[in-house]
Amino acid sequence: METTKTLSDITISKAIIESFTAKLIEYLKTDVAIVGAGPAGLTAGYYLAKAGVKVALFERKLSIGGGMWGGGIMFNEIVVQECGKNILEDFGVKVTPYEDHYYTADSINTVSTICSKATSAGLKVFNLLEVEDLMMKSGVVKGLVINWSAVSMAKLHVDPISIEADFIIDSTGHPCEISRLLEQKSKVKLDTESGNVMGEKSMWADVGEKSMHDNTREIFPNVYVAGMASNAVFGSPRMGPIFGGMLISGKRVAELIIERMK
Ligand code: 48F
Repeated sequence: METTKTLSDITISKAIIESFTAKLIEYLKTDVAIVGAGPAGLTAGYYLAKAGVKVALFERKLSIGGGMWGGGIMFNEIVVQECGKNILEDFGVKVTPYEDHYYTADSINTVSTICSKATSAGLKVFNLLEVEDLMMKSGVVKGLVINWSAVSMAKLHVDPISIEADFIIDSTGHPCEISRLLEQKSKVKLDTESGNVMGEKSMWADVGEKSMHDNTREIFPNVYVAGMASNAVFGSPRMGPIFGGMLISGKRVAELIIERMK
């Protein structure tokens, strides 16, 4: 029988504190900071990390995966079209043909595979941390302001810390929180038709999915929108439990930023 050393409770605690602190300090300055770990943010993180970009992702919740776990109405299957299928296969997710141009995938297998591939590629995920503000200097976005989600949940008055980033991705889903922060706190003009967040329109899967590619772009210098946040910012419809657009959008925003960094 293997002889085991006596475990030290204090060494276990110290190991966690030191390794997490080292990770956070390393990412106080990053090339790209992603806000929101839904399918769009995770896909963006995967393609950026795979290209060698230093990228951190901040997620308010304990779990990452956003709205993908629950499929549609808690039936844990998602639907993708051809373009989404290709990205899922790139990740190694098992995709099942349904009818012409429609495919299904188990949402648990999909989220866990994307998470695994993205973090193994080098994406650093900081969960339980929420982005409550942006770091703005003379009208230029310089990074994020983060705090533990537990602080806002408990309504505590505790000051946050800052993260410096060259590029920011708002992949916060329907509430498009980063874009709204920009509009409401900094009163800047966004690169939309109205100059503001135009607001998501009611469900129309076909138009919602098709508009997401073009809506995935820079809305203010160095700030990009991806996933449902991009349709909310540009006033396009929601699309429900079809996820191809989220994956395409995550990949596209990564490509746009990689191109900018050249
Ligand atoms: O909502 P979410 O999954 O966004 P997405 O990647 O995908 C949308 C789909 O899930 C679905 C849909 C499909 O047709 O419409 O809704 O665009 O993930 C967004 C994540 O961002 C987190 C939030 O907890 C969620 O996990 N989030 C939102 N605001 C913040 C945040 C914030 N201020 N700080 C940190 N995380």
